[in-house]
Amino acid sequence: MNQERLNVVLREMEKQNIPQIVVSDPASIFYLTGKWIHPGERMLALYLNVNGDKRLFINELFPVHEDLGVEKVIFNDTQDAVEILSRYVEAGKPLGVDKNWPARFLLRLMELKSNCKFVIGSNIIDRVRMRKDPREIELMRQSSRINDLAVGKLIELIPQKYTEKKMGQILLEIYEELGAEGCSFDPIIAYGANAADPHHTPGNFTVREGDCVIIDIGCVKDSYCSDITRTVFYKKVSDEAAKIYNIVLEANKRAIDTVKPGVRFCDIDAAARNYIEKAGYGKYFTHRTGHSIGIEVHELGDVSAANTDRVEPGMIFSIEPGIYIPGIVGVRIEDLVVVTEDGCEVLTGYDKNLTVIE
Ligand SMILES: [Mn+2]
Repeated sequence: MNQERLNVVLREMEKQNIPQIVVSDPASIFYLTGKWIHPGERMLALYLNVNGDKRLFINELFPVHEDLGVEKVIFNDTQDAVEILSRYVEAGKPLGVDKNWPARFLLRLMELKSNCKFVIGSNIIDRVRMRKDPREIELMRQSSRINDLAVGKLIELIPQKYTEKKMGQILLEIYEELGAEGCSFDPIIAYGANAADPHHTPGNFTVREGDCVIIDIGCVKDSYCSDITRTVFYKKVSDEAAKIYNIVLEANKRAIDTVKPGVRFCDIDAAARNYIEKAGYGKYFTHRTGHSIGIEVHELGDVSAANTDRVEPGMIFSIEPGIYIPGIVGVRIEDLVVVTEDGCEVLTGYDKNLTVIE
């Protein structure tokens, strides 16, 4: 167990008056133990109590041989895993459970521990995970560095006129060569009008003269995720598309300039959104400005109008405004930033000036 992180989690549990939690998210278990366990549909749970009690419940099919600094309770497929877990849960006390814990486990535990008050417990660890420590920040830098190289290689390949789908497949090889573990999400490669769909699935489309090309990709390196979006144009760019590009670019820069400790997430969103609205494209900026990122590509902490939380040093999130004109063009420019003591450091290094590929 990472004692430092565990202590912060236990303090946060006391602060939120949740004396015991069942952690089931493999990413949070990795965060605390340093070990990835992917149990599929089997139960995996790390029980934590502010009184110091802690146990890892794990199916014997996923043996952990090393000492993780936490007592293991092993069960097999013929046993009632939730019943075993329930024996260790303190009766009559609030119990926090993960936001994604399957109902088949949760409902059974609620039945067995009907005198416990069940609450969402994952906010505790998710909040702690928002503030990255120096080691994590360095891993995020490395992941972004690889991603910068990868996006550059893909942009160089645009004149080869591969389909969007093929570009996604080539990206996997690029990541492999660069030493990444894989993609942090399904890559988005979109040509022309396809780029107007922010979550376009790459298909059998090829690039045509005058198309915008959105490349939104991320890798996982040493368990930390990167995420970048660049939009370039093939052969030529219309005046309208160039205008839209520069509006998005300015919105991206204005949002980044806003980032410093104490500023609210919604203020960062507003910096980008107000600029795009004033330019007359407000209704075409259809999504939040960004999301937190770390061990998972989307973590707690939206950069959105609805999030009034204040940013703190160590937090890492994306700034990715976009303008999408259905049937015509889409532009999105995404960087990752880490909040520093007096501003932010941009983790993404790839050039973002208007580029026309020959
Ligand atoms: Mn993103």
